Amino acid sequence: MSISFVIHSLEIPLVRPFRTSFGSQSVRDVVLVEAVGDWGASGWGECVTMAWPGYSAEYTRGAINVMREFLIPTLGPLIDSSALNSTPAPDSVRAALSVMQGNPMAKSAIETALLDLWLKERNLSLGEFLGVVRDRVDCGVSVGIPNSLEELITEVGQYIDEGYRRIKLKVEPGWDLEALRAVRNEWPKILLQVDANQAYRRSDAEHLAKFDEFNLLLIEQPLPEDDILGHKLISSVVSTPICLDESILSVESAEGAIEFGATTIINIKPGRVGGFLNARDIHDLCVEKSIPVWCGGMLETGIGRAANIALAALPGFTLPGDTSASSRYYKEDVTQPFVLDNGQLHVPTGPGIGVEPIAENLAQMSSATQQIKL
Ligand code: SMG
Ligand code: MG
Repeated sequence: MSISFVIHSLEIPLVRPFRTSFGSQSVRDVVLVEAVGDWGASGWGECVTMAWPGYSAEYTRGAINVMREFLIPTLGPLIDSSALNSTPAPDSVRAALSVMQGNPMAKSAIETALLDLWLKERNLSLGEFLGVVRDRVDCGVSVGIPNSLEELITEVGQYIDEGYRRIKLKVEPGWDLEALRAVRNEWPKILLQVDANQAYRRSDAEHLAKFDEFNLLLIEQPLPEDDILGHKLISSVVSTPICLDESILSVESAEGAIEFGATTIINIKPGRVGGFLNARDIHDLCVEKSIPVWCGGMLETGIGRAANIALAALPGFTLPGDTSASSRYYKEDVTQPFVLDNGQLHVPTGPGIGVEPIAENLAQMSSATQQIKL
């Protein structure tokens, strides 16, 4: 048998610019990986890199390069040795990719495309495979850094009216206490949290302690990714729970951060941890350690979103995720849009990730397509 891969590069305008402590974007450059089986079916995965290495070291052009030159070729022997009309098992794909270091977002996209194909062969949904315990998930929304407090209040008000169950404000030095005060004055009771994307330093501990008066669910990734000790120090000064995002790259790093006392809540993103198998393993660890988790987002199209929603329906995902409706990001999605239903999204039930790109939208959004034959 053979499987070939197609890397689709897309450009989709965002409904509004999204600014974080590490930069701003108004167009999402999306990479979709398609695994094409020679029996006609395709599996899909989304590579969640940004165009530049601001969120993490990975970035889109580098991810495409590593997929083409190393990750896809390294799967050749595994795919060749698979039985006729059969996609290699998810565990064997993870093991084969693990001989290469780093690049979790690129690995996740390839692993998910093959997982989607493997599940379709078995007529199983990703949700069934992962072991979901609910058919819809609570949704939050991540609010970028706007130009003014007025804009902030308008945007948050719109999301609350749409039914989002939790608001997350992006913060950075110079855009934090005032923004929090403005939102809390307007909505004293909403579930509210912040995300700094590594913008503070250990010396900001006393400043971060001032966030405590706003009754936040959590402070996400205040310090640099590798500053595990710093996060522990901060949590001895700040009462609001510290939640790690960028620092958690594997089951081992999650266990280390939990045991060390650097985090009491974890944001799980399949792309950041190298795929859905690792994401599920981190979830299982956190359930065992009584650490609440929630599903992060990377401005995914419907392809990545569908799979994230299945993950978010596992039992340990007890906090609303950054799993927003398609309309939060895009006027038009590459799949059928995900629509908020009373602050929730429905877990897809079809085979595999449960969604496919709409051919017309894919063609219209596509900026480049690369075929990779093994
Ligand atoms: O998908 O709704 C989304 C974005 C959520 O804030 C979000 N993601 O650090 O959690 C995070 C950021 C990373 C992407 S920012 C461009
Ligand atoms: Mg984050």
